[in-house]
Amino acid sequence: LFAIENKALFHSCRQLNINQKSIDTRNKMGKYEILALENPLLDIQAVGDQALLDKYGLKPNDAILAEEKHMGIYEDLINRKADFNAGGAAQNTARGAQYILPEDSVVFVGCVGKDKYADLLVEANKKVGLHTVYRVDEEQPTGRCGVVITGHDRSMCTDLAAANCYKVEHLKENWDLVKQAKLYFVGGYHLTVSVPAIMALAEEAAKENKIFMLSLSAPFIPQFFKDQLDQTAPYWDYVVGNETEARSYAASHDLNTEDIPTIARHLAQLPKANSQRKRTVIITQGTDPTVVAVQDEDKVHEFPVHAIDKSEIADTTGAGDAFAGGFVAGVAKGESLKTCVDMGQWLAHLSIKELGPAYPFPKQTY
Ligand code: 26A
Repeated sequence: LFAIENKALFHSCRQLNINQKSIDTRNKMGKYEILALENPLLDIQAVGDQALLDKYGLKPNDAILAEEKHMGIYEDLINRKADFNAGGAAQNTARGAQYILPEDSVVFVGCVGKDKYADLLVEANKKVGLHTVYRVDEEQPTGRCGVVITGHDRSMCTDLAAANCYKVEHLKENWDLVKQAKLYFVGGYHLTVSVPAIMALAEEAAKENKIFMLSLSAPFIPQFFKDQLDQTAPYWDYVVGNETEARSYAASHDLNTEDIPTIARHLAQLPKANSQRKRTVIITQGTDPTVVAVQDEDKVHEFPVHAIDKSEIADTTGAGDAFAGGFVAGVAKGESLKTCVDMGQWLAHLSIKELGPAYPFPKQTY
């Protein structure tokens, strides 16, 4: 009898593995108000030096897509005693929003490989209660982001691998999630992967008067993915970025200005698909004030950042993602603009005290 049972077990496990096209950690009773989409990545982060940057032709402060010539960097970072952290900008944001919100509020979708790295991401998400609905690619490994720290700078080099295999069909397979959510958060980095998936969410938001929020992610997005970004612009209810991303947008769109309030106001006034919601543009500037422009409002708001003692700063990787996480949580709770910005700054502050894009435990409450 044992032998038969074992054999049956063996076959069912094997079956499971063969059919494991997705990982779904959802609690069936959950409400999942927020759906976030982007690239699930494992961050391989270590302190580097100019020689390492030069070896791969990297700028000290940047985010790029890895080419063939960059592939050795992950090994080099591991040899420098790298930390392995759950990353992926919007996944960091989703973890941040879930950190603040009640259980089962946020679900994150993207594509990973069938490997230990994927397990590590699922675990990091579980720790804050973020649920994961991953597509599992059969061939590609989970994506990696090499993070080279030199002083206050960080250079990020991403090999998307499985993350690049996410398709609109995968989103359609989970359309129940889309229907259930009231707010969609899309990382702009995903514009390099699946514009159709992003557009499906954008159009659904406009049709159902739900909230569509996009991050600008990195200067290379407005620069090299300008058309893709512009396609999503009419759907932005909220768009969030930092000063360098905003200036990159201004340059690629010939705005002839580097002034952040002017750029923010320009973005707020771009044509909009859903006229039932005014667009809000949020531009962070490190320790300088956060700039917010609202469609049809003359006044551009500036919210000073609470001072952070230098001794409290452990690692700023993911600070912007954390800001977006706190902000999104505020929007989901229906808080005022001022409170949403404050929640963003609060969460960014907490994340800066941690190594990698992580949040402190025991959980702090806003
Ligand atoms: C497509 N690219 C380049 C990327 C990324 C990315 N997340 C998604 N797609 N490049 C860097 N990151 C993430 O940014 C975080 C810091 O803001 C890193 O994984 C890191 O956790």
